[in-house]
Amino acid sequence: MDTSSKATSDVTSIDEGYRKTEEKLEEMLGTLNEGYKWVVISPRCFQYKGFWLPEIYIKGSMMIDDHFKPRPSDIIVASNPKCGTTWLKALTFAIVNRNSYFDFQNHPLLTSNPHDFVPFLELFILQEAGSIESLPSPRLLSAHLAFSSFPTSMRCRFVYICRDPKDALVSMWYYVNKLRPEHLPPLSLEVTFDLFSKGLSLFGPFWDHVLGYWKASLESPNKVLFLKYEDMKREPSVYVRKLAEFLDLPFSAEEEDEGIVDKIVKLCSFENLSNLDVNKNNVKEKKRGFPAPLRNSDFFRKGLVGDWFNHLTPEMVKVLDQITEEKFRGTGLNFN
Ligand code: PAP
Repeated sequence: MDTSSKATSDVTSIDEGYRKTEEKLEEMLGTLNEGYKWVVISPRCFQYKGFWLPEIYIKGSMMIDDHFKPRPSDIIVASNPKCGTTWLKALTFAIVNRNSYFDFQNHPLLTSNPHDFVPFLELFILQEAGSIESLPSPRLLSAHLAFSSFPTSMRCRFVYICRDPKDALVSMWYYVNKLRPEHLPPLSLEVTFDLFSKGLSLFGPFWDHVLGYWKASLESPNKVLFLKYEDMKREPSVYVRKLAEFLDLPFSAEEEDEGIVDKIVKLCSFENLSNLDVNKNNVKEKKRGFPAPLRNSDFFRKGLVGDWFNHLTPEMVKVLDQITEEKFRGTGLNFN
């Protein structure tokens, strides 16, 4: 058989499959609860499989269900938004590719944003039929989708990062306001807090998202690695080693002697990445499939633990801590 006609027919059948999924989406959207105006990031937000998703991510999630062929070697960097995704993408990329990019003076992370190397699966799958299939293994992908949103047959590894919801909320508030169209007034912290605490956040309820990955990490520790932003800030090298071990790529004695762990920690640190020209880029671009135009600088703000203290009222803190207490009670998880 002529291989070019086989390739064309493969793409045609993928396109056909994608069209069917799109038709299904159109039918289904009318049946879902439409959500609040976080949505300035994305015109419409719906509750899908228990979580609030911009329409484009629902489409991505359905495409994953219908068309994604997971490989056991796939690595998925997963998170609630604003919990350290950019950082974990950088660390994972640096660890996995350390044999190809061992020159830390000329590392690709010095000239590109970490999101360029670890695309969001939900968005990437929408871009070009078949392009995910052509990626070499191990594929480094990412997701904001909840663990339960993935097909149960999904055989791959997840590295999940979570963060104190109070810091995630403050970070999200700044981020949403950066992305808000100019004709709209800024979104107040009060409204953002109110929605967030009711579970109406992007990919929220925040706590259910965290618990889904937490429970999965307890049930399948070889499949899901659960990390906390706060722990990683405190002892980054400990968690870089943990991450490498989880990925079956532990550091050799020789690498330890060469100080590779510290080099990776330094390369991916907030101080280093946020001060690079590429990440100070202030040009708003619609790229990587993101629903709104973004600047690389939008992914970096303060990179601190506990900045909530400078923003939230004692009442807000009480409400959020109480929800966390109640939701996490008996699970072994906390942010103390
Ligand atoms: P995303 O979900 O849109 O990808 P994500 O990277 O998860 O965003 O979160 C951004 C937060 O991580 C920001 O936190 P802040 O608003 O409290 O400052 C950002 O500053 C922080 N961040 C980005 N890169 C790093 C890094 N290398 N180390 C630590 N924190 C980082």
